[in-house]
Amino acid sequence: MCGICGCGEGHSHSHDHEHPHDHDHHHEHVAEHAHAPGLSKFRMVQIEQDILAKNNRYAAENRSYFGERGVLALNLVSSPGSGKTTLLTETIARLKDDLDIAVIEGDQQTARDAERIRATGVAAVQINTGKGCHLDAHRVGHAVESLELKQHSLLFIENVGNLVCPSSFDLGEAHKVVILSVTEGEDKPIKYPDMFHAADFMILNKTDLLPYLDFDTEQCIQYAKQVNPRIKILSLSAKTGEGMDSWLRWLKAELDLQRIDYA
Ligand SMILES: Nc1nc2c(ncn2[C@@H]2O[C@H](COP(=O)(O)OP(=O)(O)O)[C@@H](O)[C@H]2O)c(=O)[nH]1
Ligand SMILES: [Mg+2]
Repeated sequence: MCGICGCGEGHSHSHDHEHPHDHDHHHEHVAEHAHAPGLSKFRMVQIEQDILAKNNRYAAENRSYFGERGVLALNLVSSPGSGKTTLLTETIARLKDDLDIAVIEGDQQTARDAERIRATGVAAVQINTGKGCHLDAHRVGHAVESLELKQHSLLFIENVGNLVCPSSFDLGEAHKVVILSVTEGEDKPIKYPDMFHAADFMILNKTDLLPYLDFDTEQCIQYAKQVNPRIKILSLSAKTGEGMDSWLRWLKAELDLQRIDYA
């Protein structure tokens, strides 16, 4: 987790989207010290807990904002290149006439993915994390402010490509959706169990490539369920569209659940 690896906290973010809230950059301070020689293990654990507790407070704010508006927020996590943006552009093309959709894009650098999303006609905000390898709830909260989400809309948050750190950071989403492509090998769920444990849903993408690979789909599913028995798994090809219908049905069903007003 990031208090240990120093993967994001304390490095300069490129603030393409400066926000008005007070941001005390406490995490920058602690991460700097996380690398100090002789820092006790106890202190390191404390630093981790501080970072996550602070993130969780922002995540709770985001969650209640989404809840008040009946917004379904999904946090898409995966390694780089699994097909997150392709899945999003293909999903948007199929749903944008029926639903209000917005996207937050997380990458270390460039606005390429946000541009790919905007080309579909849907609003997108790019967050560049600089050296950081995950989105955090605070920055997502500010991106959300600028999106002016519609009531009962769908918000996709494409996280930075990384199967490790984003698993620890709640962004206020309803679900983490992990995307694994068949070119990555069937053992990723047991190699990166935190991510597959944190996700409620797994998309096995690029199934069009299966004829050319030794990928063992059954084994992959077994590994994912071993790590997380509750995980729901769908296989699809964002490229050919095979399997996309089930994904679209799941999205619509989840969005309907957001419309229920509990007493
Ligand atoms: N064959 C195949 N390629 C895909 C599929 N989905 C995405 N790709 C390709 O995988 C590469 C990475 O996709 P991208 O959407 O940028 O992945 P991201 O980094 O997770 O957002 C691109 O060259 C895509 O065209 C798929 O279902 N099948
Ligand atoms: Mg992408």
